Amino acid sequence: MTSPSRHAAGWADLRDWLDARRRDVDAALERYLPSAPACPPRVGDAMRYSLFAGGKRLRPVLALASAEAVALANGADPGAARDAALPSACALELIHTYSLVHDDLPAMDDDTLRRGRPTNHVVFGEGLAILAGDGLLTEAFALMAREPASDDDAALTGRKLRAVGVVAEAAGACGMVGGQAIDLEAAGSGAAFDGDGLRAMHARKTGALIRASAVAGAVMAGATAAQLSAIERFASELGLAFQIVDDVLDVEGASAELGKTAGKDAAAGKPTYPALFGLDASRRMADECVTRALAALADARLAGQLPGIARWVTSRTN
Ligand code: GRG
Repeated sequence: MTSPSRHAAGWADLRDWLDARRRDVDAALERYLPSAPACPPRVGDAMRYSLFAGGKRLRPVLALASAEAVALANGADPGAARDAALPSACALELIHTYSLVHDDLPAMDDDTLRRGRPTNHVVFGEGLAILAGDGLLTEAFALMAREPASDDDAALTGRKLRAVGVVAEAAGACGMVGGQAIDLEAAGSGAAFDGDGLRAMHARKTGALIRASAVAGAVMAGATAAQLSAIERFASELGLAFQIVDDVLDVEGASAELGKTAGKDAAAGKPTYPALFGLDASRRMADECVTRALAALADARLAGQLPGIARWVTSRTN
C-alpha cells in the first residue's frame, strides 16, 4: 500500500490540515451534543463516552474536505464551505459512533474493546448502550435539521434537506443497516461470500456512510451535478479501499494500535479480502481503488485535501 515517505512534504501539510479539522469537529461535537439537564445524565454520559474515545474522524474530515474541494473548484470561499458542512460532518460522526456501539453489542459482534477502551455496553450495560446508539443516531438528524440556521435562506434550506436525504438513505435499510443485516445473516447461516458478494455487502455496510460523507459535504458547498457524480465515484472507491485496508490491518495489526480486537475476523472465520484474495493481492486492490478514486477527482478538476485523504486511508495503521 502507498508509503507515506514518498510524499513527505505533502504528508506534513495533510497532517496539519487533518489536525485542525479534527479540532473543529471535536469542538463542534462538544457544542452540539445534548447534556444534562437537557437530557438525562446517564444516557448523555454513555453517548459522550463512545463519541470522545479517540476515533480518526474520517467521515467528518471527508465531508469537510469535499466541501472545501468544491468551493476551491468553483472559486468560492473554502472556509465558508466548511462552516456550511460542519453540522453534517458532525452528524456523520454521530451516526458512525452509533453504528460502532450497536455493532459491539452481544447480539451483534459481541466485542469488548473499541477505540482502545472497553466497549459501551461493558461500561454502561446493554440497555443503556442501545439507548446511547439510538440517541446518537437521532441527534444526528436533529442537528442537520437545525444547523446551519437557514430561516431566511431558501437555498441553504434546500441543501440541508438534500443532505439529510443523502445521509438518511446511506444509514438506513438500503445502506449501512442493510449491509449489517446481510453480514449478520451470513454469519448466522455460515454462507460464504465470493468477491462480488463481499464487495456488495461492504458497499452498504461501510461504503454507504463514507460515500454519504463526501456527497453531503459537497451538497452543502453547492456542488454541481457533475461534481457530485465525481465525488460519489471518488468516495465509492475510497470506501472500498478503506474496507480492504481494515481487513488487512485485522490480520497484520496489533490490538493496542488498532484500538479494537485484532485478528477477530480471521478467528471468527469471517469473509475478508485477505481470506479470499491473500494479503498481497488485497493490498494491490486497495491501491487500485485509490488510483480510480484519484482519476474520478481529476476528471472533475477537484482536489484540495481529497487526494491526500485517499492516500492516507491506504497507509493508515489503525
Ligand atoms: C449496527 C447498524 C449497524 C451497523 C454497523 C459500520 C458497521 C455497521 C460496523 C462496524 C464493524 C467494523 C469494525 C467494520 C470495519 C470498518 C469500520 C467501520 C471500522 C471502524 O471505522 P473507523 O476505522 O473507526 O473509521 P474510528 O474508531 O477511527 O472512527
